[in-house]
Amino acid sequence: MKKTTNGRPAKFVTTVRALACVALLASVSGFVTTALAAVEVIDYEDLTEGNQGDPLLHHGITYHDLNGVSGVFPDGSTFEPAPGDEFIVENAGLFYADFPGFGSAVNALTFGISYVGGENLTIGPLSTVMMDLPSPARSASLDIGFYENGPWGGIEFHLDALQGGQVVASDSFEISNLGGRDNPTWNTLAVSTGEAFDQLHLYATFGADYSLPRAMIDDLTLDYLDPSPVVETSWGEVKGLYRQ
Ligand SMILES: [Ca+2]
Ligand SMILES: [Ca+2]
Repeated sequence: MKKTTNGRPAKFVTTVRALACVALLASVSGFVTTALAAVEVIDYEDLTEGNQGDPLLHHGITYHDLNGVSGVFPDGSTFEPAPGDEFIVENAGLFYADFPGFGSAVNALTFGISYVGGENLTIGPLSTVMMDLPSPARSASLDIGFYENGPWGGIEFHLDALQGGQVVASDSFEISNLGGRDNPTWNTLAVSTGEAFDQLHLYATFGADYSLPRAMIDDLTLDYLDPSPVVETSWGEVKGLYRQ
């Protein structure tokens, strides 16, 4: 089920922005180490539209192993690993205009090799991506924009939370399969556990195999167990700082 944005992202974004203001007041130049909020919403608005490479280090999270698998589409055709795919920040302004409940305008994180400059967009291919967290978390969620129906119907999106490589919580949903022409839409994936986890795995399957729908994510929300200072942040050369 889709979640409304009533109360959730706005409150947490305010918290994160308040921390950023404290950081700015604490120093006038260079880097500063900012304590993680217990809950952090990563909205990608601090990045500039464009290719971000692979891996991507952003707000302490390392996104890696993107689209490194083979698999199948619902029509039976297959795909191979795509080692050239990168993480891409996409100004998806038109998508937010059509779906105001999705994430936070104007940037989302998508995948592949291309983007469209300005408020128009392309939703890139995603089969699998790992996200290593900077410290243990107890819950996580993200909004995911994608195409449904058409050639994508029946593919399932999954979000697994892992601790020590073992899945401790998971969420999933199946893409609408009404045939006809495909259309954009969005949904939310959320995992929560009483145990800590230190890694997220976002991926797509069709039957027992990986699949390759189109996807972009926004407002990755993490509830960290430990608010110890682990995230270096700065103002100015943000893109360069966050890249590995
Ligand atoms: Ca764009
Ligand atoms: Ca955003």
